[in-house]
Amino acid sequence: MRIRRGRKRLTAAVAATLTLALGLTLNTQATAAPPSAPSVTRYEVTGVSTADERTVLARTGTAIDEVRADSVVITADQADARRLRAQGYDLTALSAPAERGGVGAMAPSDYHTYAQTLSAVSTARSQYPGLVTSQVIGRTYQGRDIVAVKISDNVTVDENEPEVLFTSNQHAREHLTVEMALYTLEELTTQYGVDPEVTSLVNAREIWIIPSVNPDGKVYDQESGAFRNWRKNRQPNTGSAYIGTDLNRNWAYRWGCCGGSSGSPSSDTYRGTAAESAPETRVVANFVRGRVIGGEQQITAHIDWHTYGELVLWPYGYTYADTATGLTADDASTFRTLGTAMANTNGYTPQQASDLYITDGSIGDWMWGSQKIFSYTFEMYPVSSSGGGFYPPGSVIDRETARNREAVLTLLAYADCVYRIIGKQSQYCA
Ligand code: 0X9
Ligand code: CA
Ligand code: CA
Ligand code: ZN
Repeated sequence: MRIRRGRKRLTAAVAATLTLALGLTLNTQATAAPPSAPSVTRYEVTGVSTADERTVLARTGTAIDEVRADSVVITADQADARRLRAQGYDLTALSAPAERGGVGAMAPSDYHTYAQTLSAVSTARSQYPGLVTSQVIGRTYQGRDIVAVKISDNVTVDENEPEVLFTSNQHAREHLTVEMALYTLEELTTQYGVDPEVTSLVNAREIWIIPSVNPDGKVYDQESGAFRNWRKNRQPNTGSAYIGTDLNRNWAYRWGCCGGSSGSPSSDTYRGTAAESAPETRVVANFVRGRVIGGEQQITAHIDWHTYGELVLWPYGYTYADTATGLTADDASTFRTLGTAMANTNGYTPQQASDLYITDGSIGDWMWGSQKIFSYTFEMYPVSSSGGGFYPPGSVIDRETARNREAVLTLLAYADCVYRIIGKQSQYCA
């Protein structure tokens, strides 16, 4: 039996009932439409061409969905749009967002629900007990399990092998990233003993996959019957009617330092009340800190999957500088060389994260700045909103996950000594 392609195409109502029947959703509000949900529109903002101009726009608390040559695409409610226009921005509404029924749009049932994601993990465990295990590493704000899957030979033993981490779905609406996690799980198991490259990498590495860092957000976005364009987690904010923290602005390295996040709970890039104030960020950070054994971080390399834009990004995101505290010229050159090598396999654009716009408190800066893990952020398909934005049709899943096969294997291959990609293994990994 396949792990992934057996997914059921359920109606949202049936999916919600199934979720309830499985006892995984304790909060019925998670599946009820909020009475006060503001309706959002996708806008093109013209005259925004440089990283600096994008950072200035992002600093207003707007999440930038897409970067074009001389403009960006954002999603905003009426109040945001009014505010931005008052500040002099030129907004043009874009027609028929895919998530509201545009031709070829994703249906909520095209993608694994969170319950189906956990089922796929269970299936893999029972089919490949020697290769796959999983553990609950903590719980979300609403009490859902955050699960880490481990893949290796002798999987129940903590061997002395370089460890590699893949995280998905920090942002609720980026459902394709959960499919990427399940694709990786399927490929590394079904091809073990079949494909020699997969076999030797599974033997020589310990691979961790967290298929959803933000299950509450995923359920909220997917399981009401229509997509909600939700980005953040579902944690309430004291003194505000607005819900949620942007998990990718909540990490504990230079948190809130540099105008790359918002202090306002209404913003889509709200950074939270403190670093790791979101339970989901804290759970994943604690898991990663737990991989320090004998004073040595076992995880050497990491990909955090996002959509969309077809980009391979590396630290730092908080500064435009190529080198900075804790990031030497050799580190920067290693990041760039491996990032470019991976981008050559999938056709994405490789660049330093801040080339897009400044962020602070993002996962990659923490993974490198605090843990010295070579951390990449991949923005998956599509390259632009015409491919469906955050909600591409389910028919692209197989192609767009398999597209990253070689990039994943390349990261795994270099995880024993990432500096090897610039020929400096004797200096750094002796
Ligand atoms: O803004 C983000 O968190 C990521 N993009 S997304 O559209 N998936 O939300 C990109 C983060 C990369 N880091 C920087 N641009 N500094
Ligand atoms: Ca092993
Ligand atoms: Ca180990
Ligand atoms: Zn994202």
